[in-house]
Amino acid sequence: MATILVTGAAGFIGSHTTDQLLAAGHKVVGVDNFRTGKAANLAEALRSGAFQFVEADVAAAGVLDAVVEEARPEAIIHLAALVSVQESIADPALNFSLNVLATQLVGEAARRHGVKRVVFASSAAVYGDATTLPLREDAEKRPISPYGAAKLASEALLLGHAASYGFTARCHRYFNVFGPRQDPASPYSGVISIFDRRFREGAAVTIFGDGQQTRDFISVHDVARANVRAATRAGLASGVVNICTGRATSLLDVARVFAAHYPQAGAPRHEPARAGDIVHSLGEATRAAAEMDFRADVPVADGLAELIRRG
Ligand code: UD2
Repeated sequence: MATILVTGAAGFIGSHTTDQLLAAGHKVVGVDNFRTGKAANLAEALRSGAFQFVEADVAAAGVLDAVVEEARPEAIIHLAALVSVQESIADPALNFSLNVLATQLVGEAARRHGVKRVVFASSAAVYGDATTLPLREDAEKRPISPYGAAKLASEALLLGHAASYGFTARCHRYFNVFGPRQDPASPYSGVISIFDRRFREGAAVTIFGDGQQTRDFISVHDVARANVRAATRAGLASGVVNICTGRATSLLDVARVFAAHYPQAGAPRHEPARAGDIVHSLGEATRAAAEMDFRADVPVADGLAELIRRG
């Protein structure tokens, strides 16, 4: 069993990844500064003797190096980030610090302390407004936000470090991740977390546009499983890979599933499409299957049912 360092461990994807690592018998050192992560997400992990938590900012000088020197992890799963595209547009300097500089520090710490593998939270946002679907990893990258640009720059940094210093870098381009613990607080949060909260409150949801827009929604349980696999499997080569389902689901379909369970909620209100919104997004899932034998296996309907059941 290995020791794995998870940055952003108190976040949505980080906490699920931590839980799965612990369930598989690994030791986990989790780092988070609770900027957007929540202590409550770690409730399960903190009951495990194999979990150690460090409250710290991974973008601050010296932090990562000290944590990695002490923990000597076999792998780092780097999920700490500024997660909001909107916030990256409002504060590009903070985006640079959290989404580029911190990645550089991860690469340096991996180099200095002999870490074997680094798994990085990249995003479908690197593709920007590329329109040929499904999106393959070799599609043209045209980021349209500081966030997408930072994720693309971080991929390049890690791949360059990995090739130079002999570790493996796995860059996971997540598509639209959903599931328990996703924060619905901002209007720019993932749409499923917003719908979940609104329906639960018996309130009407807002659909921007006609609702025919589609996304490749992937359950956080599948995403965490991909992270665990990439961090613990020997023999993977460095590279980028889509973490997606390869299936498109429309917003109307998502709203219909919720509406069937919450008949008391008002009918969805329609508002004009958001500026800059893309209509369709869909990933090509075959590389993850070929390289790491990973296939998403939670159907969207099951993932929505899990949210609804939670009560
Ligand atoms: C954005 C981000 C992505 C990630 C994701 C959150 C970009 C390029 N990408 O993608 O990186 O952060 O959000 O999972 O910005 N919608 C409604 N009603 C609502 C909320 C959303 O109709 O109350 C629509 C929204 O206009 C869009 C679709 O739902 O057409 C999906 O929205 P989203 O914000 O969940 O995800 P997305 O793909 O725009």
